[in-house]
Amino acid sequence: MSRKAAREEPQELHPMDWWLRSERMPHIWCAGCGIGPTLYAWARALDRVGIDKDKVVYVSGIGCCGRGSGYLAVDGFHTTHGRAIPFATAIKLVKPDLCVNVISGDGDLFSIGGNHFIHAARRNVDLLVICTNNFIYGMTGGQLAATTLRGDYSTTTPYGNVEHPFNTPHLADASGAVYVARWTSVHVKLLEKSIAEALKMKGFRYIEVLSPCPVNYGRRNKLREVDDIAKWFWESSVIKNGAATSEVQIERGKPLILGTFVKRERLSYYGELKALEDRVKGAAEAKK
Ligand SMILES: Cc1ncc(C[n+]2csc(CCOP(=O)(O)OP(=O)(O)O)c2C)c(N)n1
Ligand code: SF4
Repeated sequence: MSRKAAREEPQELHPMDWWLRSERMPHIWCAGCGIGPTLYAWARALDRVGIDKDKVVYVSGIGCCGRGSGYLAVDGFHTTHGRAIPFATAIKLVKPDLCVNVISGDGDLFSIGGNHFIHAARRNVDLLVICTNNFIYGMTGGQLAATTLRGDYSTTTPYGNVEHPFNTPHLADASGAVYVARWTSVHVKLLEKSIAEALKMKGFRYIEVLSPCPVNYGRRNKLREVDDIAKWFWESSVIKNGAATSEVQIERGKPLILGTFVKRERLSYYGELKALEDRVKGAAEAKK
């Protein structure tokens, strides 16, 4: 079915049917989960920028968010836990004309996969990385992650978490990312706009999306109702574009700082490799 036909039959089809593998529905996500709205914003941003669907690649690791790569009608790679970024790096280097996106969970990208994240940002690999940060390992039942807030309860911190979570925009910024933003899955229009902006840039672009997990995070943290986390996000968010990333750490009881924090220009890893290739070839020619 064409995109136009899909749009003209809203009663029967989801408005984003063009981007979905409808035959795989129903999806696995719980009511109130933030992963669906995040992917909706991503698909709308792809539409907005007008990227050819055949050029879009969606790489994910393992987890509830990781399942997304199987539901979207683009080339998808559901890779191993924590390793989405190395897979995506290889795809981008071998096929530089593709628009390579990594969309995965906080456990995947910052706990088991944290090392890959900082090095891809340092190298400025040409990827858009979106993290659905639900502060927990969702799929495996709610264990502590590197993003779990201090004092939070999880299956592995039954008396409260004593660790300090990563401030992921600051980590991305310090590692060299050229675009860094944070939104929530409730701020879906602003998220869409930010993703569209990031899609138009080159280099390592990072967007953190605070994402409700009512089932494995909310119910252990006095946010038991299906929309309690969404309400928390909506009521506590303050948009501060250009804020210093060192100032955007998330703490319970304090405002959640959202916005586009970093936009900078730096030659991408592929650009550096091409420039090196040209220099080596030039030197070889000069010797002849
Ligand atoms: C190497 C490896 N270790 C552990 C697991 C078990 N595992 C599957 S999903 C997951 C955590 C997922 O959490 P997150 O990445 O935050 O995604 P969410 O489910 O919250 O979307 C873990 C630990 C695994 N699949 N592979
Ligand atoms: S367990 Fe949490 S992250 Fe996983 S689908 Fe349910 S609400 Fe979403």
